[in-house]
Amino acid sequence: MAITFYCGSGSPFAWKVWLALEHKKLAYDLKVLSFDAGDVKKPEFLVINPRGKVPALVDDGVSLYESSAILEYLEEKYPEPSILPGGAAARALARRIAAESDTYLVAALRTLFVQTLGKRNGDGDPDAIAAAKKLVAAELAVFEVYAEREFLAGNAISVADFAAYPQIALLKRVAEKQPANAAPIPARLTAWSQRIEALPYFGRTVPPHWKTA
Ligand SMILES: N[C@@H](CCC(=O)N[C@@H](CS)C(=O)NCC(=O)O)C(=O)O
Repeated sequence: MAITFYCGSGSPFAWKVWLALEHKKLAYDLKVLSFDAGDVKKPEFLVINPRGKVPALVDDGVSLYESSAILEYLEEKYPEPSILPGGAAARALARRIAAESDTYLVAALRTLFVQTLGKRNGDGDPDAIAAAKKLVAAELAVFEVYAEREFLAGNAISVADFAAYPQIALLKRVAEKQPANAAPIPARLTAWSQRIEALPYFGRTVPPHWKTA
């Protein structure tokens, strides 16, 4: 039975799962839920994720949510091609960087995204944006060290890249939509993001509404 994958356009956590599904060449039925229409809070979706958030995934009658748990499930059930390196230490490194992305990178970016992408008229609070840019710069400096490697956790793509890339892509979107409010992305992270964007399946995972607006 095919996998049903529930995402929301522009959700970085959903994008993380989407990249993993594509990397593993899995067949899936894509359901793009609308945040504006309240799809994630509708009773039929709350049966799948009572928290009313994407991503969620149903595979063979198994309902899952929380992006990191979904990636672990996919890796266990469909091990090849892998999204974790071999060996305990290397696997821990990949999981650690993914967790750092989900916690520290996400937290550092939150205010900047709310004040920019969250303000469709570009009327974010300049002081909040200036403070947010400092937080972002400090966190990006940490990830810039990881980007010395070809991929964040080594020479193969992993959960670390799938977790961090959508966050950096949203930051690139700030630069595109509101250049004056963007936090600069350091050189190695920029080059790493371009390696992700060069993946053969990357285009299929780009948030649908980004293709038109
Ligand atoms: N920890 C969750 C975060 C999921 C999450 O925050 N999803 C957001 C979109 S990025 C969502 O669905 N928000 C809708 C809402 O809260 O109403 C994960 O990793 O899957």
